[in-house]
Amino acid sequence: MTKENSVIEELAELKEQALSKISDSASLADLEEIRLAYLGRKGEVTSRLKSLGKLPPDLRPSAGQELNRVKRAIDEEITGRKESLQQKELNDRLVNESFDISQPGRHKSLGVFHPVAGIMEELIDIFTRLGFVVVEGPEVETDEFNFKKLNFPDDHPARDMQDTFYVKNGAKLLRTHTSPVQIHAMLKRNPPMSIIAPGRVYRCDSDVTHSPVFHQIEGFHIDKNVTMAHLKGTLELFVHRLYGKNTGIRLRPSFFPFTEPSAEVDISCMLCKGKGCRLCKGTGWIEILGAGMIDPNVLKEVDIDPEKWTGFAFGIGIERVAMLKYAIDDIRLLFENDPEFLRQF
Ligand code: FA5
Repeated sequence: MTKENSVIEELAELKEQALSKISDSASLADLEEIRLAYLGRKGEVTSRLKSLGKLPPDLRPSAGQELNRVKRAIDEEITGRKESLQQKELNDRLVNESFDISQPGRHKSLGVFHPVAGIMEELIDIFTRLGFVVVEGPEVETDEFNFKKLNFPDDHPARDMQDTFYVKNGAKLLRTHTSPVQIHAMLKRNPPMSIIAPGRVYRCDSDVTHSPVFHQIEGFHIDKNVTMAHLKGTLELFVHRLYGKNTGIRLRPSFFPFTEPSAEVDISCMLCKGKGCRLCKGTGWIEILGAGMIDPNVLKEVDIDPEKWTGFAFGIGIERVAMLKYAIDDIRLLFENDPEFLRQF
């Protein structure tokens, strides 16, 4: 046998061996191993191609051509086998995978607004539609803004340690109501103005309708010739929008140092439909807000001429509004944040 024939024969054997391994390969991983063993950088065919130069010059052309043919044949065989192994793996997966179309879908549970946040949003929406602008103020206040500029006398009981949380050795306090935002806003703006100020307030107070931390929305409107009738109309409108047109509303004469005249506003208890229950303490009514005409002394404090401008103001207790809307008879439920309770809203 000539040297040439023996090289060709050796290559033919190499090819046969490779093709049989390829057709016996059972997985894509096996196939890749075979590819590397023959065609990889250090594979059999690649090494032979690299060492062609070591053959006698007269053998090189025919051995080179044959090696390239072998390389192509192995490559084509691998491509074909790869396709059939891929198809096989896909078929196996489909056979083993089962899919029950009658199973209910997996759904993500959506979060809900806390009832207090929900009511707050609803009230902000009602008042901004009426032209009120939202303003915020600090929760840590001074006696000056929380009381003095609101016309509280020095000996007013609300300044008492029992009602007010003081901080920094009494130099500051946690605001007991949102009314100080009236002062901040009036100092920054000129009338006419219509403002609402939602926020958290703090008092030493705790029972089924009183919480030490609760929320209010302050609202006030200053313009020429504003009267109590504007106040009543605005409050009626908000109560009817929130609770429906048939909701009873009653204004009781009251006292606040910063309004004159003043009123407390009750609405008919929705839990007992006015019959009397734990929530309304047997009266059939529940107080949701304080209101009145802004006292001229307050306007003078902020350099607004009370001869020229008048205004009304109100402060709504958000938790009370939520309790009525959702018939909740204990304010503490709103702060315990039990997920079972909150999921109902
Ligand atoms: C005030 O806080 C006045 N600043 C409201 C006001 C503003 C009057 C503007 C006039 C003009 P009062 O203390 O009544 O008022 O509180 C207002 C509302 O907050 C009450 O009607 C009630 O709904 C709610 N509220 C009061 N104390 C608590 C408490 N401890 N827990 C939950 N809600 C409360």
